[in-house]
Amino acid sequence: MAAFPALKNDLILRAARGEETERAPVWVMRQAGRYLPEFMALRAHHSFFEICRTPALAKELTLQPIRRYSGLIDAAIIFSDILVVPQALGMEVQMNPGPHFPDPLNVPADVARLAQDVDVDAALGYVYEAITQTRHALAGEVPLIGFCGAPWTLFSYMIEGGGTKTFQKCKTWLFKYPEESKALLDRIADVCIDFLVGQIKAGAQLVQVFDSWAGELSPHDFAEFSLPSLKRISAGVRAKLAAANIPAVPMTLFPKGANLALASLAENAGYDVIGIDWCISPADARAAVGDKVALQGNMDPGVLYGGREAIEREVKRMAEGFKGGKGTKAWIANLGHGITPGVNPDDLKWFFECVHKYSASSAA
Ligand code: 1CP
Repeated sequence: MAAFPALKNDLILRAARGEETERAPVWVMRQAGRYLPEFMALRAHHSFFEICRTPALAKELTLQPIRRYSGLIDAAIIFSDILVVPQALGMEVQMNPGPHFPDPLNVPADVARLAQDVDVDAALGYVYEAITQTRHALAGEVPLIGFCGAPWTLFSYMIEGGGTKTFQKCKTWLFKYPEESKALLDRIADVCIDFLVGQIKAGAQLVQVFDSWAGELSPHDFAEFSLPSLKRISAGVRAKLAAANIPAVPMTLFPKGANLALASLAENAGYDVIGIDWCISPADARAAVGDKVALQGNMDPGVLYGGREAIEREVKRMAEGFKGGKGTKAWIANLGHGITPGVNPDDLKWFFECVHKYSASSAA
């Protein structure tokens, strides 16, 4: 592996390992995004997937929030999308403006259209190259996060053909073709395993699995359909890294909306960090997971529309909830989902400043 510049800020890696930190590390999901004028300026000249496939452009977008919030932000996340995995499986994905698959998987027989024996490293090598370039450009300022989508979330896009409110087509699969559904979920998981291992080899220092639609499943169906593929990924990544003599990196799972599953996820899903949304209080989440995992989250992104007073009040409440009277331990501050367009970038800066203030070990 290439030698990278020495890391100057390892706060998020220490918190992810469950350690107590002098303050909570902080970053936000979708931090390189449409709320930033510098993102819109670059995006005006390039299509979304052109940026993903051009390492120099993906690097530039990854660095934008790091430059703007230098000294306040504790991690970068590589600019890419969860839908590059369906592309690697041979599916066409357009972004206009949301994701659109012209030929979704309508029935199990359509799985035959997917690429056989995907060479993930060849198909997604451009992401690895972006990661390696970004690691060098970061010059050790903060760690770099790699990611992929969870099989259930990717399955839903591949079958629905885009975003959905009803989940009609993918639920038809789950309940009419459960065995075929599980086989497809496993197949997606196997691509995710190689993809995460490749990102780690290329320089990712922590990886996150986004199960954005986990909360669309009942607790029973989450355990039946999503959890096995999430475990397959954590176990598969760890085994492949060990076999290649590559040190493990912390793994985060963001099972949005699956708050009823927190205790069992902490117990045996195989992740170091669990990301939570804002529909559970920090205290209840900590009670559910005990000290088995670090927690990441969880302010409602909508609070960022409420102005400085609201942001300060809610960060203080969040920090107190995660601290539970003790020091800041095993907590990575974040929003409970991605930052939304229309947020004033200065208000996000204030969010970071408030996290620094209220999560410090010395904070009252
Ligand atoms: O026009 C544009 O520029 C498109 C906006 C955009 C951006 C900035 C999309 C389309 N994807 C991204 C980048 C992206 N997507 C990142 C980059 C790193 C970061 O800064 O965080 C990441 C981590 C993602 C992950 C992603 N893509 C998720 C999981 C996280 C989440 O928010 O739930 C999902 C569900 C997607 C699908 C997707 N891609 C883009 C959009 C608009 C969507 C969601 C559409 C929908 O509602 O179904």
